[in-house]
Amino acid sequence: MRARRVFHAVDSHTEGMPTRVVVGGMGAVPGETMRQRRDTFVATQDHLRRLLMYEPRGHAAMSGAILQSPTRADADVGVLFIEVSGCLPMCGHGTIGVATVLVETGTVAVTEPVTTVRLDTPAGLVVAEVAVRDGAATGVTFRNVPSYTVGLDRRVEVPGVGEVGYDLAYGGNFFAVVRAEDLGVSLDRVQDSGAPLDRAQDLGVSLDRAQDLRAPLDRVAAEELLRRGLALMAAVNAADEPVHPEQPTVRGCRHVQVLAPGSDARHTRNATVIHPGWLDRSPCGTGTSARMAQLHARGELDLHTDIINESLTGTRFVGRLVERTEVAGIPAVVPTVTGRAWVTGTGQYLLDDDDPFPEGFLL
Ligand code: PYC
Repeated sequence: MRARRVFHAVDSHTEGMPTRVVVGGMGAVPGETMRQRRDTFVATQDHLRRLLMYEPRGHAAMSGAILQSPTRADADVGVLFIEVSGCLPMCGHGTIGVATVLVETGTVAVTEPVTTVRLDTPAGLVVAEVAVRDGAATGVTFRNVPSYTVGLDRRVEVPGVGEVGYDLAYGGNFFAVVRAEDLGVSLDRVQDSGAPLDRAQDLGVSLDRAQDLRAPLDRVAAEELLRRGLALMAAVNAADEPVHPEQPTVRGCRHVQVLAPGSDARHTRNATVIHPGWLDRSPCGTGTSARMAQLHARGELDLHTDIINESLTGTRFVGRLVERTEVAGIPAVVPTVTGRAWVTGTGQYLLDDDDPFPEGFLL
């Protein structure tokens, strides 16, 4: 077994969505702040993100986090969030995964019933409260970065779809929030995790877990959802690319939150379309935050009121707004998001000198 590089990771999933937490092998990424380190990583080490996220070590919907020493005295750990689409300023399901891994591996001092973990992220300080019972992390609530609405009732021409109305909000990433009927898609027929089942059924194979799946996959519906979501994303960026007023390198809409019919300020069901073409398996933490900022701007969600945000796989986050604030003079809110994560494995990911795919690949 030969290896030019070896990465140590603890794999987890947050309400269905993977977070590969890279705990060793990356070395220190230079920079005085996590924002600078994100820029440096993107400029000089993005091939390592592709190696760890793309096939054959990852897959087309892979996501992860790279642990670093913190750059600020009030944080325990520095985090770079990586996924197939790039290096994110902030990731909600990733935060829940990282906090769970830190507790369950004993990397931070663990206290019961609650352990507080302070993460230094490129988007700012994110504080996670981990509920711990008998050494196990049973739930995580994180206080996200200030979230705000960029615009309500915007309209844009989407090629192949027509004119589409949407709201644009920031919750650690920019989200176009659109109703499924406005995008001309149905979420009820989509169940991304059903793909292997459908194929197995085609082959006449019986899978016991089939009974657990909540709905059959309609691959055509999933592909149409992705196609239309990505077309809206491109149209939004072409019309008026959003830029964070305090962080100019945080720019562009790479996430579209499609709301199922009946979604409201108490209970939302969503499918999150992510660049370059995959669906979030979790309810999406930064998306839940953007959704709450949007509902608050519409006068539909007050502070200290719970909202359930449900994913395509039927898993849930609970969101709550806890404070009003501002971002460069723009009215903003501080969200908390609660969800659960489970450790799924530990691994060493190697790169052999002869490997024909030193940066992985995506089909
Ligand atoms: O949970 O914030 C999130 C997220 C972003 C992209 C995928 N998940």
